[in-house]
Amino acid sequence: MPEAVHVGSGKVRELFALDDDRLLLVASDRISTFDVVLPTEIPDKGRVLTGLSSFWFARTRELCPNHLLGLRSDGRSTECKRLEMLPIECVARGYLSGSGWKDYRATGSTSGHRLPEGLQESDKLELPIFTPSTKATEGHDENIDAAAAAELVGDKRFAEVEETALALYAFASSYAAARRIIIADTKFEFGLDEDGQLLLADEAFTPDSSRFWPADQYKPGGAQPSFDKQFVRDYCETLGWDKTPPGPELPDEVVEGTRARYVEAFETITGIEFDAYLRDPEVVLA
Ligand code: Q0T
Repeated sequence: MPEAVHVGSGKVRELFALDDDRLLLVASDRISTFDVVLPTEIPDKGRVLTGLSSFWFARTRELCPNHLLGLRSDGRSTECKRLEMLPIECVARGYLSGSGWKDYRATGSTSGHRLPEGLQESDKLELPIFTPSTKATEGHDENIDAAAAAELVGDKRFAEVEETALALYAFASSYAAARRIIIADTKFEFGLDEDGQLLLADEAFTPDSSRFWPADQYKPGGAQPSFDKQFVRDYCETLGWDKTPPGPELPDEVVEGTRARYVEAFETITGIEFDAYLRDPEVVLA
């Protein structure tokens, strides 16, 4: 019997079944920009994201239990509890960016939250909001209001995921703010265990599931530089690439600069040297 059977792929991660109860989630070094996976990898990106996610899982257990069972010695693979996933993406936003900003500009609302008039792109919201979306099998997730989300998961479960997502965001955004990183928004996926308990699954507070902005450069009124991907975006913008596949290869200096930004995000947030993580990934669980 093979150790693991491939059961799913994301843009940059692979999912394998270990047995009936456990999955193996493997983060590659692939990077996407403008929704296109590039042909060039960023060395150790998958380890940085796995380490960050595991760090947050270990520190948010009391707010919400999660699917993490163990971290493998390669630093990019985690064993996870197999869950029944909820059919919505759970997004918490403290700032007006991305699809939230697009919705607001078009309608004055996002996911049914009526927002004050006159907000600018990247403005901080008075209070963080929960903006669920559909899980699109292709193309973009579509933001839905509370009633539509409750239709998919039930009223009681909706109230629980909203409260939990906002509590997780409040914890992590305040932690990151103390380290001069703004977590503008973040996407969660939740699932249910065999007892119907809500668990946090997928990845938690990584740069791929969240917008990380350097606080010292924060300037509302336009898009903010991305903590991790800005070199890649800037380079792509110099090419006149139309942002449809295939994406461009990245030159060595863009790869190196981007790797350094991922490692910096890891070290700034965790307070742990990335080399220590490479020697023993479990340092992030302490
Ligand atoms: C999942 C059961 O496809 C996905 O990721 C690509 C690598 C998203 N996804 C997650 C699951 C999980 C998790 N995480 C879990 N703990 N149990 N399913 C399925 N798809």
